[in-house]
Amino acid sequence: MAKEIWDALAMKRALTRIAYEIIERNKGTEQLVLVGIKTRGVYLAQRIHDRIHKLEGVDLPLGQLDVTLYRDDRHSASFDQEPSAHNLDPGVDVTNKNVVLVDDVLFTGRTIRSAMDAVMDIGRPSSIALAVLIDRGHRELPIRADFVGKNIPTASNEQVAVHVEEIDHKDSVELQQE
Ligand code: 3GP
Ligand code: 5GP
Ligand code: MG
Repeated sequence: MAKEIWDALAMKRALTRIAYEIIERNKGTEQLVLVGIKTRGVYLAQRIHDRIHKLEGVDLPLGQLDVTLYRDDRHSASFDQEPSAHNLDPGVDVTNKNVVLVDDVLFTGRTIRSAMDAVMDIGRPSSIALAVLIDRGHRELPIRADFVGKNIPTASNEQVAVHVEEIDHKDSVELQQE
């Protein structure tokens, strides 16, 4: 059973609001760097990037991060592999930058913890902030988002399906019961 929480228009509005909030909180775009967390966070970061470009006329550095191998709860399939060279797009300098991590869903916080580790291994940012489309609760670490599209309190047997046009051929957010 799936319940639609957001259609394409609502998702678009939330991303526009987040883009405005990032600029406002940062007092402009100085030293800003956007880093999308694979997979869907990358497309959301790209959209925030494009909105900021439209609003401010600046082309912010945009990186993508694959944190699968940094997670503390990786499963057997990837367990033998050591974390590879940090998978942040080459050429993205994070030292003395205000890095904004972008992900689709914030749940336990473990993905974000690994993303912060990965970023700090590459350089020393002035700050790291977090933007997520959906915060579904159930945190297991002291991590919170600075920019939130929507808080959706979930039961543990529920999943939030985030669809993006680029992969899923539609933009929507649904709450699904397992
Ligand atoms: P996404 O990041 O592209 O959205 O984590 C891999 C994929 O599995 C994610 O893809 C996410 O959509 C989906 N997923 C759904 N529920 C969970 C969950 O509880 N934990 C994790 N790690 N991934 C989930
Ligand atoms: P965390 O590490 O905070 O537990 O989970 C965050 C990551 O897991 C996100 O990158 C997200 O892709 C995925 N995730 C966790 N729960 C959900 C969910 O309900 N729906 C979706 N789409 N992704 C989830
Ligand atoms: Mg994700």
